[in-house]
Amino acid sequence: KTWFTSYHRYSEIAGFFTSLASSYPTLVSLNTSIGKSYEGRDLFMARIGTRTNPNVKQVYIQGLIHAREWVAGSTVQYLCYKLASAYANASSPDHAWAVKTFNTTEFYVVPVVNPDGYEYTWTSDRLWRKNRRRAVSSSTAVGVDLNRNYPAGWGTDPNGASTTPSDEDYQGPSPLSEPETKVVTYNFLSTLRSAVLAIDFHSYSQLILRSPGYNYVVPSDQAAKFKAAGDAAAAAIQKQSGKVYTSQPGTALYPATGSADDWAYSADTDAKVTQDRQGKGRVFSYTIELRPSSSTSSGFVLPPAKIVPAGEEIWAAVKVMVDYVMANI
Ligand code: 0X9
Ligand code: ZN
Repeated sequence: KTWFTSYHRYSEIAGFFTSLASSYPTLVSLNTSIGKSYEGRDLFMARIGTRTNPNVKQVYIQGLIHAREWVAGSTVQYLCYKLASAYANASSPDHAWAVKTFNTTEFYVVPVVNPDGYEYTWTSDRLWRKNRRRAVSSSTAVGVDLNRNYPAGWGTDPNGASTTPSDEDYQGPSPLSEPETKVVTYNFLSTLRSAVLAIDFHSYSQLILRSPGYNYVVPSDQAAKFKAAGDAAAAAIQKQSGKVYTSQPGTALYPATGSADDWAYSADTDAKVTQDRQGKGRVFSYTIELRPSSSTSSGFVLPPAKIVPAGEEIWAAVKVMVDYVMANI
């Protein structure tokens, strides 16, 4: 397996998932287009599960909403590879866990939420973050921060996002103004009726951030469980690799409005797009900021030699998070 020794372009990642689905046809299926990006690239989704239990609970994972956070992409690919190979190989140390887990759980994965921005980081600007749409005609600025564009407290806190199109955290002209956020939210609502856990992968700083990530209140019993699952993930990582990830509320980093994590939690009770999930209970929802820690200089440009170590520690984290959530819903 040389795949995890380097980062890959968007089209190669799409090919990786095509191969995964053909290598593990009874477990992995690929929807090659849940919708298109602004520049016309397909957003695709892998579904990983046995389809044997009608009451299955769903885990949602996404990556590369921020273009420059390449390790978010490699880690999501690594998790999918581990889920499939652990289930298929009786000799895997994770086989028993996988068999048990797939009796009750399936995984829905959108590996590249922002393909246009991601390709731009390969061709033009390694540190590009946003999508590639020029959102307002009165400005020449390109790009909306997709993680400020969801209908979850959008525009409710001047410190939570920017209204200036050239800013890195520009929220866009309106909630879901961007094709990419429209696609992933519509996809979630139409396919993830039984979601219990959602994880959005980012880098960097080594943080397990739980909703809420802007200023609203989660009921205390639920908040305690969200914390416990995050703490368990951090402990599992430290046991696996020795790396310290800090488990904390999303607001502790800084408030961010219109983010994917809070939307998945379904905090925005008045947004039309979330209405049909009201009363279904709250999803355990996290943003995980991957390697490196904030004290190192490489930042978003994590050496490819770290792809597997990062993947391994997050595999350990995801297993305990799934276990905790399934035992506490
Ligand atoms: O600011 C973000 O979107 C995330 N950090 S990053 O450096 N990858 O850009 C953190 C989002 C945390 N979630 C909320 N505060 N809702
Ligand atoms: Zn990010």
